[in-house]
Amino acid sequence: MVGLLLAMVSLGATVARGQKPAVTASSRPFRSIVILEDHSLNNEAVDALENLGGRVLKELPLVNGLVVLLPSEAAVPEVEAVAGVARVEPDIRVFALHHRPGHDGGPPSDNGDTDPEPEEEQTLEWGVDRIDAELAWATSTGQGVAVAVIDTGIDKDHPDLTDNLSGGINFVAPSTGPPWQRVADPDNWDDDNGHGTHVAGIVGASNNQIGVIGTAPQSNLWAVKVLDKNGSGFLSDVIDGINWSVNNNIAVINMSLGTSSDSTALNEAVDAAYQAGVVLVAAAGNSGDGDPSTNEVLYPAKYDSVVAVAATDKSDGTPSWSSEGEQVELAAPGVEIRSTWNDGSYHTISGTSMASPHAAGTAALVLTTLVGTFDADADGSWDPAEVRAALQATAEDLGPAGFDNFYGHGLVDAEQAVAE
Ligand SMILES: [Ca+2]
Ligand SMILES: [Ca+2]
Ligand SMILES: [Ca+2]
Ligand SMILES: [Ca+2]
Repeated sequence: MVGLLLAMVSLGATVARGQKPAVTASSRPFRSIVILEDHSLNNEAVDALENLGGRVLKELPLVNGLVVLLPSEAAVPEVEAVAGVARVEPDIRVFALHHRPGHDGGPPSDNGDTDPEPEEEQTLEWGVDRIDAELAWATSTGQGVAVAVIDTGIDKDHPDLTDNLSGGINFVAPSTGPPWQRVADPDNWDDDNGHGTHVAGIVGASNNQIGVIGTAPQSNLWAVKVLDKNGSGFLSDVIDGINWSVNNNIAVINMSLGTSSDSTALNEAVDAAYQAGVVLVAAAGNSGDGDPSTNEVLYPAKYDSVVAVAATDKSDGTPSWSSEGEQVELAAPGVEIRSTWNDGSYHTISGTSMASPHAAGTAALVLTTLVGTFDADADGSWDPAEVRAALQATAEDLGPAGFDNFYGHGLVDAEQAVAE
């Protein structure tokens, strides 16, 4: 008690002496996305940004933008007045969307909810079974379809993933040193969280003798690391991951991540990828309140060019935390899903994060039936709208008859989708 009192007195004395000026929101460095008007990088605009104290951290060619560290948020109006600058938005954080009771909408605080489960004989998990992926495999296993898991990375040496793991890229910069000197090591895409490895296993764990089987067990998995070890990342890194996917012949993007903040830059990035022929699938969010009249669908799932996926449980119900809204396009298993983890083991976790890869894996199954044999030269000569239409038309209607804000068009049906 005496110690606490002394600590309080000494803290008060420090403040009174004014040795630590109060840090306010407006005096903190402000990480921004600056969208330029021209399609070529404008040197005069860059000079003007630097004259205002801004530091250009990197370019975002997909949205004709720059990531700029401004001295403070108060500089935004001046930056917006620079010739050649179209607009400025904050480079916000986005989060992995596995469900943790009491933590929805905020940054994750741990790396997993359950103890590692020992490896055992291979099992067909309830989610993959419920969407009848195993009945689609006679027609399609997603062979050769490139699926980008834009997430926390993928465990580089997980025995249930190595057969299908094609490679990866990292966009997460180190967390120490001056921000303008932090450069991401592109090869550092190993998963330091677990979430991305779990998602990857739902898409494409191997059909072998061990562990689990993914929805598309011969798809090619690409680890696009944009979220850090806490499951949090910059919006600009997500945009970079989408850009990389477009440039590397990725057919399907899974984003089990989101934010409640609308971002024009993110909207433009997903639209550009969709125009380039990529099927984009994302978690609807874990912010549901059970009321279909209020909308909690997160971004990027909420954008028109992205398939928003809600979660279902073993009884075909939607958990109360699964976000509802008119943008929910499909539902897929997302409660108590067992999949691969980044320590080589298996974990059982929940979230729309787990629903999205069931749908993304099914999109990969449909793509092999649409396009035929996939090889490294597959160039996006299919229409992603066709894949979406097939998934919607074959979904199993649940809940209120027809389209509804809980299940969208219904539960993904892989068997019917590949037959379509
Ligand atoms: Ca089944
Ligand atoms: Ca397996
Ligand atoms: Ca609601
Ligand atoms: Ca329905």
